[in-house]
Amino acid sequence: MISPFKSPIYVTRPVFPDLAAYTAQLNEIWESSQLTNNGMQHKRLEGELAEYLGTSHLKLFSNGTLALLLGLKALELKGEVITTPFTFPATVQCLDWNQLTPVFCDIDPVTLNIDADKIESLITEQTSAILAVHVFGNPCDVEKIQKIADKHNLRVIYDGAHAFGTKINGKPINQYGDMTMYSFHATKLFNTVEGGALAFKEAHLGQTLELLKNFGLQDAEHVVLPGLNAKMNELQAAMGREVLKIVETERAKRHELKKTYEAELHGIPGIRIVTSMEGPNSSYQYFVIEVDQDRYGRTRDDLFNQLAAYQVFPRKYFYPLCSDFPWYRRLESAQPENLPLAGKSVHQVLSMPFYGELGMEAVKKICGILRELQVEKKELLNYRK
Ligand code: T4K
Repeated sequence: MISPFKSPIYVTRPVFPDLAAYTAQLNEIWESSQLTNNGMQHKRLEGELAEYLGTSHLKLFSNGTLALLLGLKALELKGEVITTPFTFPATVQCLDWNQLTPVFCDIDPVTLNIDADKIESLITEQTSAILAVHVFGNPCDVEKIQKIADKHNLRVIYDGAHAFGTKINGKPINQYGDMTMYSFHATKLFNTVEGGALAFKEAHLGQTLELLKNFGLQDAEHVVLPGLNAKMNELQAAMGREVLKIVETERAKRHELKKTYEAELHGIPGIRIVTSMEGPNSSYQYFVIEVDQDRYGRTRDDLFNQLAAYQVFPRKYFYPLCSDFPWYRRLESAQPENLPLAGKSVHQVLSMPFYGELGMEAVKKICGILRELQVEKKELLNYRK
């Protein structure tokens, strides 16, 4: 048996900048006396990120969830929004906080993104938007989604929490749809500890978003909107500015790890690699596999439990399906028979450890463990007894 790792191997580890470089930024903050409310670090990061992500309109937020929540609010959506059940709870919870009803659409079994071919049949008089997620950083079928939206006069919002730097044939992902949300949580390729951003198409929305994230304050004496506090502070922004300097190095490391995973997993029956993008088009956010019980000989949950004995702790992103949350049970679109493919994938996916510092040898060992844990056909009969 392969020996367990000496210390736990988690799904990810945050990207840390050089401490001395961050401290230098902190010194500037200390000297400025400005800790939050659109200080110098914030202004600089907003500009630097707009350039890096290839957008003319970008606003920073204290996290990705509030960015999405307020983005939906700024678009003044009403009624129903077609979305995916296969996502992190934040996506659909943002609809709840906007009094919008999710209409769940099944997913594409290869990319695990919303199945664009199934969207149109879910459109009703009440539909105001499509909220799609670039799951694991792989792009949705953006062209098809836009065609449907144009035909039915719907807004398109992308949850791009995993899609930092994702491109489609070299074109930044935020060029599609009305808005794209990014998450800068500690677990993301690019982090500001907690943080997020919205890239948006219509310039005038910038003013509304600025108000929404700062209590609706137009100036010290005029409150013009029911806003929130969703501002990124100076310490977060400074962290982001330093992480941005090393993000390409991290991507390059992950590119090598991805290649190693692919080579080492090749030929293990019942293991499908979900991550598919390469090179400059990829966000390298996650490395995800699907476990087919019939061919691998174990369920995803069994594999997950077995890996713990080796000190390997992947995550079941995303489990459970959002459509299974108790408060959606009454919805027609949330019924399992309407979401057969999402219902299948949710029991098969496993996000494997994936971060630059992990190193090639650890990836090889994890793949060796996956190979070791596969139950051969001849053993399968005993295993199932
Ligand atoms: N939409 C989508 C599609 C999303 O995936 C997310 C967030 C959002 C929207 C919302 O964006 P934010 O509001 O978060 O900006 C994590 C993250 O908290 C969450 O941001 C992320 N998606 C989700 C997929 O993963 P958990 O509960 O799985 O994280 P946690 O704390 O268990 O961390 C995972 C592993 O990472 C740990 O086992 C160890 C390691 N870790 C984590 C942290 C926080 C560290 O080594 N250091 C750390 O500081 O949710």
